[in-house]
Amino acid sequence: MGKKLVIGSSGQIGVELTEQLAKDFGANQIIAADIKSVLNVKNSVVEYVTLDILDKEKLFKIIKEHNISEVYLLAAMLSAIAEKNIQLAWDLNIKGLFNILDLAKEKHIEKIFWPSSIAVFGPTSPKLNTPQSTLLDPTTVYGISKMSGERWCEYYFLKFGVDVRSLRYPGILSYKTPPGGGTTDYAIEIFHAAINHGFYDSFIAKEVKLPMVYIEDAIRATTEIMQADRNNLSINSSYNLAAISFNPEEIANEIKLIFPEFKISYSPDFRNNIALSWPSIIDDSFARKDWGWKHDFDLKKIILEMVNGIKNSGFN
Ligand code: AKB
Repeated sequence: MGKKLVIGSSGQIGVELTEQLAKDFGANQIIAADIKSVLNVKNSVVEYVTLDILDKEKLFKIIKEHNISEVYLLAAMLSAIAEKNIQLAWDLNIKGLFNILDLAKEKHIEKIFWPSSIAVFGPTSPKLNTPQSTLLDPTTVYGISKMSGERWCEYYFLKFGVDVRSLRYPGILSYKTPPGGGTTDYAIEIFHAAINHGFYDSFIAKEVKLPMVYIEDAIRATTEIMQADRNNLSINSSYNLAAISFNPEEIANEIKLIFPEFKISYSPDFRNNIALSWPSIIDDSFARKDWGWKHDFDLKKIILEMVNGIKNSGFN
């Protein structure tokens, strides 16, 4: 068994996944890679390397030099920012995936984690209890890249036996890193705004409900699916993953219970149209049945974690 490589280790999932893997397997078993300068991760407990996922040669070198057997490919451009960088988003999200899938096909890597998203769904996918298998008609560059990526993951598994595992993450709430250009970012920004300004102007309309998960649950889901017995996995593309769903008005009302003076206004922009094309509540029964997924954090618990986290240690 070789080491684990986390690509995109300075991002929202990467920072906390790297920490968790270091705890679970030992810091010397984890290599963290990101395109960002090493200065951004000067407190990293694990060895850090600079890597552009599109640089196939350097990627291969790192995998060989560090004896990597497992890759977590988290480098991606999220939904909102991808709309402004169409070609780069496609290249990063898809060519980056191919670089890793091909190394696994050539037996240089044994196992891959690659995140998909609720963005694979589109306006005609069912909005409520969105099934695992249903019509996918994503309308964003990000969603199109994730839908295609899922198809390629399954293809590489069926044709070449590549062990690639994937989750369709909902919006992830966390406080250790700044939001990274997604549509669900409003649900993070609102906490910083409530704590620092007592006011938030939401770019998502008040009634638009989206599926969300707390980072600790999302990380646990990731490590659990990677540890699961492959024979129990009936989905070879990407698993629906759900925890809770809420809209801006509902989360604002919960925040008001802690900060009674908090005020919210609504100025929906292009991100609201993206949110409107996504499901409100998704059905993740395959994940629950196949590998025992169970979320722990409900909305009240998430709110306490976010508020305390931002006040005590998070960025402001
Ligand atoms: C985004 O909003 O783009 C992401 C996602 C749901 O994949 N958080």
